[in-house]
Amino acid sequence: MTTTDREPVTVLGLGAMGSALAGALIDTGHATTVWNRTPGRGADLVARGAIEAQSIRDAVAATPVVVACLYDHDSIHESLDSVAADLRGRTLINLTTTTPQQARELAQWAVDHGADYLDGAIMATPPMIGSPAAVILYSGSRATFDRRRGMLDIWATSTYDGTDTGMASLIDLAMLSGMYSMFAGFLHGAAMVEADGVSAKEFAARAMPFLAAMTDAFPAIAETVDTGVYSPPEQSVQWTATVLDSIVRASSDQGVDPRPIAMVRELVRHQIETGHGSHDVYRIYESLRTETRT
Ligand code: FVH
Repeated sequence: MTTTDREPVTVLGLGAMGSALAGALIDTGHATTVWNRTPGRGADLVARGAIEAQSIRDAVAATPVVVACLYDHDSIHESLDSVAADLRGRTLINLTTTTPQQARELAQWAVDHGADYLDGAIMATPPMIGSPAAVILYSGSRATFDRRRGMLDIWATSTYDGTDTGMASLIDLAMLSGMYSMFAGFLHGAAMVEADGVSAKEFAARAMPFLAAMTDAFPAIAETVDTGVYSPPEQSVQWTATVLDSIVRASSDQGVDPRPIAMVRELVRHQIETGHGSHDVYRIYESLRTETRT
């Protein structure tokens, strides 16, 4: 593809991420139209060559491909509902974070209005956009993914997770669940040591290699939960409960709120209460995987 045959694209939403996406399109020669609910946020992009649409209707009408990178699911409908009919014959690529069900709802809504729809989940920060270290997960129409692949690869390494439109979002939110739990655990640990004068910076330097090494255990843990074989245990529920009791007590001794680790202890205690104390601690997965706890 040469610079001149690159497809014109509209980007809706000029927050940190929408601006990065639009900037990458401009840099690679796409005629780029931008729109933002609050006018004026596109000034830098206009200086780089973008066209700022004066209305959402003009923005949608401007190009065959419309990329939404807005705040949330509601903001997509708030922006596009009034111009839904104008989406007919166009491709809507949604990179706004939504739940899987919301992504499926949007796909149906777009198709009902005659548009192709592809859902995406960005696993990157704005400065990473345009580098292969950024990853964007896509799901939904395979034909749309294949057809727009050249453009998608400008932003990031693109992966396709199947025709279920909700899948990209599901994987995204599942990974973010792990990330936020880890961040809360890190901050809890930082607060514990800070009470005795260790800075968060010093703690980070100690915690980083340890926590990174711990991720090496993921495949073995995954094997345990995939097979559902929790005995003999590598680390038993009972043994882990003792460690967790110590962490919770030490946290309180430091005057630090123990809630992040107390939540884990609660999951482990439930295993003891239901007769699984001698099983592998990863059996907490069985409680997590259904809302009716086992
Ligand atoms: N930034 C990041 O690191 C993450 C990486 C992973 C994926 N996310 C998701 O990307 C979506 C946009 O994120 P963002 O960083 O660009 O977000 P903001 O800088 O807060 O900009 C939000 C834009 O949304 C517009 N907006 C908000 N509410 C509405 C509405 N009701 N109707 C129309 N537009 C709306 C807002 O416009 P304005 O406030 O300037 O008028 C911004 O353009 C997001 O889903 C992340 O989860 C980014």
